Amino acid sequence: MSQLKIDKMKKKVQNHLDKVRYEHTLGVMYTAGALAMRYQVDLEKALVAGLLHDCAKCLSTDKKLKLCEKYDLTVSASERKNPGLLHAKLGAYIAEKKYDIMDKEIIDAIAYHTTGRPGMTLLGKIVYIADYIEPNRNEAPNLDEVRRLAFVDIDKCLYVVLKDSLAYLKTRNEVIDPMTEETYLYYKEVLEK
Ligand code: DGI
Ligand code: FE
Ligand code: FE
Repeated sequence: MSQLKIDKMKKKVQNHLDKVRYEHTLGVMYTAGALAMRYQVDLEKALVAGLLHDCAKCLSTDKKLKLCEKYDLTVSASERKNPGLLHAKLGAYIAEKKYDIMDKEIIDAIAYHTTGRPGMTLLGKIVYIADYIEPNRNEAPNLDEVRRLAFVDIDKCLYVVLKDSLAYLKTRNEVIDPMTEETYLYYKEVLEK
């Protein structure tokens, strides 16, 4: 993919996001790029996945639900209660159909960037972590340490991010998606081995 193509993609993404979300998107794109350099993952794939990860984020709840129906995407019980979660699978669908992304690993990284999943690819981990640590983020606890860890030990970093995210959701009494919980338990075990 040429620079020209990424530039065109950026313009298109920008048209579908508000200013704050677009700034976040660029932060994720370049942070994913930096992590790709560190872990020898295809740089362009990381940039594209970062750029597109939230492409469905700014659709209204109603529109998200309607598009899932139109595109035959399953809406789980937890997604029904928390339609915000749908931007991940809807984003993956839109990346494939509207941005012509053929690479399954990129599509998968977008689809699971919110909950994670057991057995994520290195690209998937990179997008998940970049989403959490990009420079515009400032709310998570221990961000300095998590940012450092991302470039030192990606599985340990992933575990800390999953643990802190889950703890945060629980304090807020949010409905925990089964995939969020499953991912946390999976990487807890990976780390303990
Ligand atoms: O789209 P972003 O805000 O950049 O980040 P994201 O895709 O990780 O979405 C973050 C939001 O998703 C945040 O408000 C927490 C929420 N979230 C993640 N996992 C779960 C969840 N919300 C609920 N209710 N349950 C989950 O399992
Ligand atoms: Fe997101
Ligand atoms: Fe995001």
